[in-house]
Amino acid sequence: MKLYDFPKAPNPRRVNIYLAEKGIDIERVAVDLFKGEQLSSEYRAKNPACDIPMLELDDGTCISQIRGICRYFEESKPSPSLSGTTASEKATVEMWDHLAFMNGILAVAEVFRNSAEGFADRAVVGPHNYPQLPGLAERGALRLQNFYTDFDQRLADNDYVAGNFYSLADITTLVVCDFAKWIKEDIPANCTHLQAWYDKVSQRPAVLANP
Ligand SMILES: N[C@@H](CCC(=O)N[C@@H](CS)C(=O)NCC(=O)O)C(=O)O
Repeated sequence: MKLYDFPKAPNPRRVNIYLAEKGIDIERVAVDLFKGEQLSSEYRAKNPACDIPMLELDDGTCISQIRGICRYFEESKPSPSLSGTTASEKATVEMWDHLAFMNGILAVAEVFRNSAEGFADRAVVGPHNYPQLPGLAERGALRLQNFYTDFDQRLADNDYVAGNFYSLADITTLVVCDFAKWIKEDIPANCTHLQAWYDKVSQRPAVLANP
């Protein structure tokens, strides 16, 4: 089993923190995004979505998309659980993880990929090229501010993003806050609940081991 990885990038970091939390150590294959290796014909044959991370099982099955990869590990090594234990908890983790990805990771990516010089014609992750649109960078910045206030509100009443237990939804939310530093948009001063939660979860050994 191998994980195709590029630890400097935010989405692979989600899986690296997740695996560290679960105590799973697997072989890594480096795919250098700076060199465009995710678009090579060799990698594309395994993962037509041309993104990282990707898990290759011993029988050759290739699983991309973090929710798919984490699902594999939750099923094959349920403890410690990072996806909740009851039906209600599991659904709540999926809900908040998806919200953090859509409204957080994608908001920052919208700013970054539509403004960074090296991303001309690579404004969207995947096999197809798309031009940068400056208006989307502006919109992404607005979306990120709303992400911050929405998640601050959520954490006013909950210890963790999905409730009173730590989960994959916390990992994704933490990665949003760190990814936002790439565009110099730290957690706003008035988001005190989000900041207190961030200070707590960023001290977890699995997070410190995957900066
Ligand atoms: N929806 C994907 C997101 C993966 C993703 O966006 N990965 C980025 C790195 S953070 C990537 O592969 N980028 C390739 C590129 O920029 O062409 C998942 O859940 O795994």
